[in-house]
Amino acid sequence: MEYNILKIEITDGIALVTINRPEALNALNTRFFQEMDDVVDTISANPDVKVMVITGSGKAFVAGADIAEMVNKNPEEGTAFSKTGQNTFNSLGKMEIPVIAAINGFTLGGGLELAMGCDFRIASSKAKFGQPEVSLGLIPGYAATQRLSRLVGLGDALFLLMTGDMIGADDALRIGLVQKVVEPEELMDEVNKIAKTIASKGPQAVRKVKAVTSEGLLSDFKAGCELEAEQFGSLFGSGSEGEEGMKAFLEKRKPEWK
Ligand code: CO8
Repeated sequence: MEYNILKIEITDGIALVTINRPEALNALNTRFFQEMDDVVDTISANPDVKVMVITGSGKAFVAGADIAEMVNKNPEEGTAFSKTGQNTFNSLGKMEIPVIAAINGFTLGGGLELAMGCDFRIASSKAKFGQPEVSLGLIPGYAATQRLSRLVGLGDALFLLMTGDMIGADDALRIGLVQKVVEPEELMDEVNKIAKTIASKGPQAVRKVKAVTSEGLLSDFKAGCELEAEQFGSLFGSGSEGEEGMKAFLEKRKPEWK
């Protein structure tokens, strides 16, 4: 597929996906979702890619769903547009590899929902976050009502969802919405460093951490522990990744992952 909005660069096993529609602050339209679905399929099929990073060009990560595209929708079309976005953002969680949001600026509405669909978030100190849907007489449609409270707790989630207020990067860090804040000019270097660290670890182990942790959130504690034990065991045995990692430690050498 030819991309008009997304730009993909793959370097040393790290796929950088840049949302490149700065004239509309990277607002999410139908074309974006088509391209993002294609990126998820393409990157998932590329065994060389170990980590995916999503960022925005210009002064926004993403300033929300495209209001100009949404304004004339009827209820059925609104629901369909919501489900399209939910499916795309859910598919980031279903990717086996980690997906990091490198948050460079405004991250509002559907933009924050995209960031929350990533596995974790690193932000520029200039970034601003919010769920301003109520200001438009709307509620979020790409799962913020579900993800935000799971990430930051009910009180902070309802505060953001009910006031529509924007918060800065330090407040986002304080409530656990982002994991790290750095100076704007350091953002991509820092995210690259983190991505490289992850890419240097046991690839199967990293994928299983993502799968078991995510699955655990959707199941009860006991079922989650069962799954963990099963997947823990799957990393043992002759020729396994765990065997190589543990032997390398004992032999004081770097592991050689397959
Ligand atoms: N949609 C469409 N265009 C946008 C959007 C958007 N979300 N945000 C900004 N733009 C456009 C502006 O209209 C403007 O275009 P133009 O130059 O043609 O007038 C251009 O981007 C630059 O924006 P501004 O001039 O407004 O830039 P400022 O720096 O003055 O302000 C703000 C930046 C504060 C980010 C401001 O642009 C703003 O408030 N944007 C809207 C933020 C918002 O309300 N986002 C939530 C949208 S709703 C949503 O995301 C719901 C998701 C769930 C959908 C479910 C499907 C049904």
